[in-house]
Amino acid sequence: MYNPIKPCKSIKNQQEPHLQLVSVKKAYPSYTDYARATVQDIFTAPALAKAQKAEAQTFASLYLENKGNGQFEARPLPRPAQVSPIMDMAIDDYNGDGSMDIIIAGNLYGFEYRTARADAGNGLLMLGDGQGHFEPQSISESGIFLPGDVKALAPLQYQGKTGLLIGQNDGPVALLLLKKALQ
Ligand SMILES: [Ca+2]
Repeated sequence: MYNPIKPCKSIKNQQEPHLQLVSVKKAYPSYTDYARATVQDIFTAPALAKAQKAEAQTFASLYLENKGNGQFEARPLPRPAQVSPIMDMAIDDYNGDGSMDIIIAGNLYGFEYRTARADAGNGLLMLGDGQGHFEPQSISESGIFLPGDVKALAPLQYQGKTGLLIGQNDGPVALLLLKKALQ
């Protein structure tokens, strides 16, 4: 899953440790003092030394090309694919040009109550050129519109047509049928 939202500078998120750690709340009774404190001010050196650390190089959703020998080349997917977490994708040659294409869908509603849900995704068809580049198609071009808390895409054949079964959290299952190869 990818969450493209950059680290938020809002007062609300900066308050989170202040609200959840009693020791921090006691040490910094005023928001002014807390806002001016650094991480090293708030936590002791031994505590920071024992803390689990994670590091991210990017928050973008990527296309990874296997170059062999354990080497991968990473390319960010186009901007329209970065607006919301991707929960699933379906890969096929949807326009019949011999190159594989991608349909993505997602969103994420399950944040804690003070954080707005990530719901900007409407599903997206990206046409591949066979060289690792993907061209996003608008809703009117593709006919694909998959809003909601989508969690899974399952390709299937239905009455001789290529279809996509769409599963979403707390919502109905939908069936999308490809009417014809897109040109
Ligand atoms: Ca194609």
